[in-house]
Amino acid sequence: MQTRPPGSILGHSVRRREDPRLITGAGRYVDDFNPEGCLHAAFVRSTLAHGELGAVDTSAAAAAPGVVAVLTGEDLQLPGVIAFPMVPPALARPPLARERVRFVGEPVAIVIAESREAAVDAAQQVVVDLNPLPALVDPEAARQGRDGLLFPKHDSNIAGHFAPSNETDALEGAEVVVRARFVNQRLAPVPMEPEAVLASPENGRLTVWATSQTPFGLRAEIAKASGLDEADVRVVVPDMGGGFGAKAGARAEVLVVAAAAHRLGRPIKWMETRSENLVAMTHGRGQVQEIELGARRDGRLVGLKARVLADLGAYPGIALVLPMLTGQMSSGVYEIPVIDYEAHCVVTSTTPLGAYRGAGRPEAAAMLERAMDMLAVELEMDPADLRRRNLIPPDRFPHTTQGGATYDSGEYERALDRLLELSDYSKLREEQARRRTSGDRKQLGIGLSVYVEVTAEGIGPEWGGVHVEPAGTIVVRCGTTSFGQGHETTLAQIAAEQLGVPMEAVRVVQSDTDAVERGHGTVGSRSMQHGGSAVLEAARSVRDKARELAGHLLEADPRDVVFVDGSVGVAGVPERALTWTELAAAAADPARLPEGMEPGLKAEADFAGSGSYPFGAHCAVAEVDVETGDAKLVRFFAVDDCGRIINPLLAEGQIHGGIAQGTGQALFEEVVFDAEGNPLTASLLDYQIPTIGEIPEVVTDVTETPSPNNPLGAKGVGESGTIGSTPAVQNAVVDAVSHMGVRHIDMPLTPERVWRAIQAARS
Ligand code: MCN
Repeated sequence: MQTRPPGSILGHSVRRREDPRLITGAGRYVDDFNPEGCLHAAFVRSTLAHGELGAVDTSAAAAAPGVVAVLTGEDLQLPGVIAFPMVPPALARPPLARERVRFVGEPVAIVIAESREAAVDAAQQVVVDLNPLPALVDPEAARQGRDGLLFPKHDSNIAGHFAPSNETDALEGAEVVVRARFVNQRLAPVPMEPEAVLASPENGRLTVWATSQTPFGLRAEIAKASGLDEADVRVVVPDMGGGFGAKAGARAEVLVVAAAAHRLGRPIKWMETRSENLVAMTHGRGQVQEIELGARRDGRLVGLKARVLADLGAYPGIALVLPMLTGQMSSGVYEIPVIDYEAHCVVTSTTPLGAYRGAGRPEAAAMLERAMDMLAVELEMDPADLRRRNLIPPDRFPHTTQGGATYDSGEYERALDRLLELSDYSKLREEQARRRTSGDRKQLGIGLSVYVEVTAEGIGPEWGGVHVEPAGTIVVRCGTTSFGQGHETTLAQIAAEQLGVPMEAVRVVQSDTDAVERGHGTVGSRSMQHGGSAVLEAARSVRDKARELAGHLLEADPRDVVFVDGSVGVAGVPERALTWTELAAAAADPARLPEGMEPGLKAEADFAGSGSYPFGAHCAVAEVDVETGDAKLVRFFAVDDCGRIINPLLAEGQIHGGIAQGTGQALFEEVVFDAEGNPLTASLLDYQIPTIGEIPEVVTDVTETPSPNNPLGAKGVGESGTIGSTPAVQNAVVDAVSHMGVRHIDMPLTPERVWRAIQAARS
């Protein structure tokens, strides 16, 4: 791994400070908070995908033992939620269903009782009168409006349309064109900790412990739903078991629990079950992609035409704009002279879709990288050579693509070269040829993907503050929220490096709207670039002030002041130094300050640099049993570039997790509904996520191409592994059987699908 020069703690593999707490069971999650007199909630949910909602009879449930209240949408009258600014108002979501239900699992009523068991039992006794309407499950049928409208006040099921971006014929001059239809299947995020909330009213204020990636955004929604001022709502996110994008924004159930607690004046807790989580937390991906990729015989790309149909599920939110990101990133790492991209976003009577690790970018990478492999087969070229021929060269940055993205920096060929070396690519190809010649039952497949993605773009500024408290403790505050990424460690590293103190001297405060000024939260792999840069700038200001003050106190020129080993002193005169505690005490005493200096050692910053474009090259090696169709991932190699790395250990951890998740999409995972819109994957017996048994050794390396868009030079890494790995694994499995005539197999590449593809090719 490339790191910074010795002397800087940045670029060093510091172990996560949060781990001792988490692995010894000392972490505190929402369910660990139990205020006195806490009530428990359970939801009554729609059993129909689409229907008119008639009377909801709550009388039996209300009379059940231990029940305190049963509330429906009519009782609570919460305002409809527009989960993303571009969502047409007619498609707003009532947090509890009103008039219609639009997916199986949609909450219809909340039962609040003295115990969780009592609430769950009583929920069974609520009688919901539903008049069935045709289910809208297939996005294409929904687009055509064949089965009617999901929202009668919106004149079609199309909630968004990104019109063709180019009038030029994208395929003009192409000597070879590959055409394909890819299904980028719907996935469930499956965070280890499902949704959890505890809302507790006290002295006119509401404190909400939640599992949220965006506490400030959640606070705003809770305030709106509960009719409170934002200042009267406090959101605290304690330790949190993952989110993967689906815990950004506000879940309907969370708003209902908060509003109910405010109304009843008592604390209420709701812990989601795994099955509820699988049907009611937003899903991700869900695109059908029709693609045409044209090239000349020598492999030079001439154009890409893509038509995307995106399933938004029942209530559109951020999923409405993700296909736009897919379009922006459809150029990938290549120079493609013409891109003609169009997307339709439709509502269906299924679980709503939202952000899921990568959110819009994995769909682009999967589309393009699969098509590149198909083109390589068509041209009888090695997929690595075809890719290399089309890579954007390093001297073209910043580079604006036909998709409309402006890439900050990149060295794609370096990453590809390193990958081929790391994986011993030519040896792998030799082994593949050997197995093909011998007709081995287990054929080897080698799948490449060279990807680029976008992080931190268009999300707004992030806040960071650094305070040297009078006792000398250095407190870092940041508006981002860690839920597995290790910000307690990395943000501390950034401040420690600026102030020349050991990490132990720094305490990180996050995820509490009372303790932090403001924040946009942790989404789009932005925390290091935006949050980290805000902390860096605040720390620099504190350092500048400390330098002035120390110069004054030590009667030295501030330019001679140095920050070493936790003290602030004069260069070359070790005995003339102050501890941070001494400096903080002096800073608090107006009599000891130089003229005009404000008391205190404290600074804050809002950082809002443009986004950055991490990239990398992945190689998956798969073995496919051609008799059974069973595909196994046997090796994985990844070279990733997230600009300047703050902590290689943590960045690598993010890549590992991402690769496991990307492999899950390629091989195992798919959310399935039947024709009536009933979820068929409502438990982890039916929805398969990979375990450690399915993930082989992952060999990683990095390149470091700094981003010019933030002072850390950092790009995001939280989603990259997911983006690069899915097409690599899919390509590997198809590659294993391509010599048998198999051209493409949609994900997930289950044994049955692979077996059927082999049979179809054989016949
Ligand atoms: N890092 C680094 N150097 C960089 C960039 C990042 O060392 N140049 C390291 C840092 O240690 C940082 C971590 O990587 O703590 C992630 O930083 P960053 O890429 O800025 O991403 P965020 O912290 O904003 O995390 C968000 C991202 C997203 S969007 C999803 S979804 C996601 C993910 O992170 N979900 C996760 N990683 C996850 N990891 C866990 N364990 N659980 C989830 O739900």
